[in-house]
Amino acid sequence: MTLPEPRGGRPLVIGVVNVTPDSFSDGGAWFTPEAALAHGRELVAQGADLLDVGGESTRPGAERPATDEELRRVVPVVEALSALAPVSIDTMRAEVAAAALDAGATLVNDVSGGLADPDMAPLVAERAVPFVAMHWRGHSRDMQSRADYGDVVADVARELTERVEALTAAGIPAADIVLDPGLGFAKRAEHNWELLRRLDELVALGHPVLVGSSRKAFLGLVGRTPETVRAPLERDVATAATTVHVARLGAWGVRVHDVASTVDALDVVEALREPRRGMP
Ligand code: PMM
Repeated sequence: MTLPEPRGGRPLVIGVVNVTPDSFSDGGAWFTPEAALAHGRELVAQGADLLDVGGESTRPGAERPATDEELRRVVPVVEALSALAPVSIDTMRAEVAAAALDAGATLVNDVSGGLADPDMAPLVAERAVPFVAMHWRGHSRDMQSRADYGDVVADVARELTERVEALTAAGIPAADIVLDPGLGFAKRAEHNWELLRRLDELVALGHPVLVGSSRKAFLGLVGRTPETVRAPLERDVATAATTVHVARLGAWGVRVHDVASTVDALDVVEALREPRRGMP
């Protein structure tokens, strides 16, 4: 499948369907196939262009599920949701990606950018599907100890470029590779802000750029003290503000939990782009 294209410069809205008991913002909410299917249907009705199905929580400190368990979580959901919308599979395991592609997924979203499983890049090359390579420095259990950067944007750009080189060497066409700065993955709040501020430098690498800021901890803290931090479900307005920003800097897509507020925010960006009537 070819990479979905944003229409009129408007980023694609990728709705999150986490089939996990423990994701930080919606863990447990859509854990049964029926609940996940109902949620996916709602996200499509709200305007999601794609649905991203994942069966492994990557919140800081999380332990990994066994492969069998991850397969059990995602395959029935991918199968059901692919009838409604294009589905991406959020996994670091080639075996899970293969089963999800067989079940109807058309894009692979790997938060490790192919680093966690040496079989991932060859599989994606063979299946000829688009691949999201996120910036990653290690599994969630201890990733925050790797949040060590000189210039975070330059370091992330360099490490993503190295990923592109390895992935294209494995046979994935460069045009099929989407890059993602990996907000919150081995990053402290100041790193996430700097990556958002200078997202144009990542867009300049020449690949579509996906941004996943939705409900992340740094948005809970902004303007607050540790005592008054926003809970994950209270972060959708802050998420929408980042969506407006990255849309203006040329993001290809945004991965979000709340599709309705994201679509509203993007409608505003689009309205502001229209030329002023009556003006020279
Ligand atoms: N974040 C999470 C999971 N998958 N995939 C991409 N490409 N980018 C992200 O930022 C990203 C991701 C963690 O968030 P969740 O637990 O709410 O799904």
